[in-house]
Amino acid sequence: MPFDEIDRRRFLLLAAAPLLVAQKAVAPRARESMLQMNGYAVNAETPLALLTEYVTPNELFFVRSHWIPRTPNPKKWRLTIDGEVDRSGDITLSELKKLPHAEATCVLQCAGNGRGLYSPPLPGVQWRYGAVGNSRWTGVRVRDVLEHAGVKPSAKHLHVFGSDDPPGKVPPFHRSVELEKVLADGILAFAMNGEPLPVAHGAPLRLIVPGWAGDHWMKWLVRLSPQAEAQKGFYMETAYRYPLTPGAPGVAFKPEEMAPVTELFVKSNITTAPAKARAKHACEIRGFAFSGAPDIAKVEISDDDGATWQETSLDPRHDPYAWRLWSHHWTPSRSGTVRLCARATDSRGNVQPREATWNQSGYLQNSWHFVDVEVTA
Ligand SMILES: Nc1nc2c(c(=O)[nH]1)N[C@H]1C(S)=C(S)[C@@H](COP(=O)(O)O)O[C@H]1N2
Ligand SMILES: [Mo]
Repeated sequence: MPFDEIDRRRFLLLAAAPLLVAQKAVAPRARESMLQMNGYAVNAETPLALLTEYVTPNELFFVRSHWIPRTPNPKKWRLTIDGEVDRSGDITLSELKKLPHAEATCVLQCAGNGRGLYSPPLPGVQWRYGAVGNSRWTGVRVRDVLEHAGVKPSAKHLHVFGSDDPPGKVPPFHRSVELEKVLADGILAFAMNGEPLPVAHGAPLRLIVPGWAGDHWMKWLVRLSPQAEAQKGFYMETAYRYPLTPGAPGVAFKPEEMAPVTELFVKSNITTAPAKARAKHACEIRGFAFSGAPDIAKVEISDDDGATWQETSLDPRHDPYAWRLWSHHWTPSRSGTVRLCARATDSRGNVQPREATWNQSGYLQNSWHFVDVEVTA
């Protein structure tokens, strides 16, 4: 059996487990609709047309794993805390759960979502639109856990380690996050949308970094270590960096000319539009919008390539760094192929650009999203 096939089977078993518990008739069908990107390890994006709910169901949530999860045995699992702390040691899941619970409903988007839309093309997972979702994460505050351990003032970066282990000489997915950000907003989550955190999404514990790209959201956490310096290694010094001044394709950058990818760029997608419509008859267009800023100020759509814009209605449901669903009654004024596009503006005034900035790793693609509607007279 080829290696990929073994991995795929193992994943299907793992992915099926929480579904069996939940016994939702819709769940197996939802999982079948996921668009698998490759066999090793497991990368699957959600079809855009299914991302219509405020809270993305667990079964539909995209999966991005660099390596096969080596799922910790929940009975033996411990979170080790060491580094620049007064009291290093291990904490069990039940001890952790005794701390005050914290909850955040927010967007998780892979930094590479939309990479497959860049031209010229880039190596890496060819994500289109669906490496994003909005979930309710429950756990404990990073701040509370670290206060327990007594973080020294010298600590500036939280080194985070998961239990996944790459083969051979492949570099491990070891990362660090600026301590200031995780002390302000970070959550160690053990539940997702009211269910135990699924294995594919990092059980028993993962890091939530609201507003920041998915590479910071370490899954299968086993160790936290506050340190003075950022973590070294391939996934800090080479991958997940964005050029300070993006250049033309083919231009190589030195590490100091790049900064880590952190906040998400403002972005909106159209999830629902009719393939066919009638001129002078209203139809409904829907979508979502999010940003690295805590809120979305407005979403507009255009049917004349951005010459004029119509403001959409924002759904009242909202949490900091969550997405906003939006809808609009659009009345086509003429027949023919009409190209619709959407653009979002966030609470800091950032406006989604017509063209995302091409960058060497294909991160944070946020171009206007165009959808064609055939309008008959
Ligand atoms: N331990 C570990 N954590 C990880 C990863 C990984 O490969 N290993 N992938 C990261 C990346 S790049 C993303 S986009 C998110 C994806 O989370 P999801 O699979 O729950 O959607 O997890 C992050 N956390
Ligand atoms: Mo990612």
